Amino acid sequence: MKIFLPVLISLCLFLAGCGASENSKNSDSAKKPNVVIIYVDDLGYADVGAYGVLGVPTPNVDRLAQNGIKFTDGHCSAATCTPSRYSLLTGSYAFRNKAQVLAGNAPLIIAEDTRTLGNLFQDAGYKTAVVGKWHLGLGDGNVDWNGKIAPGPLERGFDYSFLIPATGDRVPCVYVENHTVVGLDKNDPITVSYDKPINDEPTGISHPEMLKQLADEQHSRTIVDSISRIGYMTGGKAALWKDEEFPDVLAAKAKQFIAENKEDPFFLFFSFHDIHVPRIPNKRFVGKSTMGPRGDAIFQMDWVTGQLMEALENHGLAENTLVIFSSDNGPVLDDGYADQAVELLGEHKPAGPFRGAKYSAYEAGTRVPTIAYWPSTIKPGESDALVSQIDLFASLAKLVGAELGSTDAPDSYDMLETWLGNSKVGREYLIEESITLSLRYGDWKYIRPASLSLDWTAYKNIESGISGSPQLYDLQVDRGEQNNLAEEREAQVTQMEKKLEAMVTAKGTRPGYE
Ligand code: NG6
Ligand code: CA
Repeated sequence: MKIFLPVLISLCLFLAGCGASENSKNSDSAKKPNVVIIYVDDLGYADVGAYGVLGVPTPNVDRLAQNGIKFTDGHCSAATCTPSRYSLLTGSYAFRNKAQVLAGNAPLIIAEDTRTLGNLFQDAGYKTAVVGKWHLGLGDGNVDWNGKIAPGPLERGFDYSFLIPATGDRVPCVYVENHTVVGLDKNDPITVSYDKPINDEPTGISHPEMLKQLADEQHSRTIVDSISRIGYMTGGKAALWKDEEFPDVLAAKAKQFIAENKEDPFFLFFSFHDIHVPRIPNKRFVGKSTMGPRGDAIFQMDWVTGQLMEALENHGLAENTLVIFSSDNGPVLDDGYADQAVELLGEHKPAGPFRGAKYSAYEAGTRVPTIAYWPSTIKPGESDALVSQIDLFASLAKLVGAELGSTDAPDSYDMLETWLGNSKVGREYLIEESITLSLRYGDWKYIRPASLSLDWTAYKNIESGISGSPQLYDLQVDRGEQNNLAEEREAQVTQMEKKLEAMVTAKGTRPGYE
């Protein structure tokens, strides 16, 4: 007995241990919340009702804001799409990867050894999907639209993808599902070029009479669905998308993913085309706003948001799903198409009280509607904490109990308690990326001087915030960035420039990052 007792005890402990780990695994996975990121394109700070929009109802988004946390100082990481998306998915400032707005045939810019939000969730036992706009590149530099399109989301942590490959205004105008173009007729192969016309097919310049909306020179290349685009493409006629169908096609794919994974924890990155140009809302939504296509696109976006929420509710998943609603950059009115966004704006101010727009170094470039909604866990409220999408990586890692590797998410802070509304503590420092870099330090905002020759936004009627001299604003008393204090607070300018430079040259800024 003396000999057997230790063996018996060990055996008991072993069996008990097995049982415990089995049980905790089951109960953990039963409790794991789903996570849905609803990412709108070019939605300005005040472009939804909860943040002040005029001229269009947005009841579905407002419901999220009223029953969740509405952030008033929430940021995407950059004033354009590709860099913001890069940061959202990798927890890294995009300047570390020189990420810029990409052409439609650009290679994937997320390196193979970079861990993405998709990887993070997969490792935590989630099913993962991205539905909608991608704009992070596909392939390795010579993408074959007629064959296997890889690497892409499936090679970077997503189990399923259904994509608008770049933007609505760029070729190729086809959906890519997992590795292939949807509905492609192999006898009508796709060719894409960003340098020169492929043949003499009509363009917006040669055949303006074919267009539903006139466009600027840049957007006047190949015509697809009576809209001229950036870039040239031929072939793939059977696969070409119809802009008006985006809301239904994308909502259906997202709903299908939710339905198929209702038993498992899942992560869905739902990435809108709305309200980017070309704004061609479905006929059902035309005239739903007083602001023409841009306002109607907001209405359409709100409707799709409602569809996603309804799907979660119908499957009994809404209570245990964390929904983050936000945008990839600030608002723009005229972004290349004559859709009367300027003429029909009325009294609405897309950026609310903030200065600037999409592309701008001023606050409106990156300060966007930001809502966290999770009925079982988040108490409704408002938070003025400085938060950034760049922190979702480390914060969601915390949520699902995942460890960050030493080279993961170099700039992402665990701010979960703030995102859930349990804390009002925001970031101390945050870099805002645009043509230049800005640094937030609490309510202070420093904009680094840049060469004026870089400022290509003037013709868009946008205040870029670009200046050859430093700018310093105190947002606490001057949220509209009107009163530049740089000259009278020289020492502070020097200090903030030094801090910014240190953050830029560091490999990462996350506490503990190596
Ligand atoms: C710009 C396009 C603009 C838009 C933007 C990307 C021109 C003149 N303008 O280059 O229309 O497509 O890229 O927008 O070509 S974003 O939201 O994806 O960053
Ligand atoms: Ca955008």
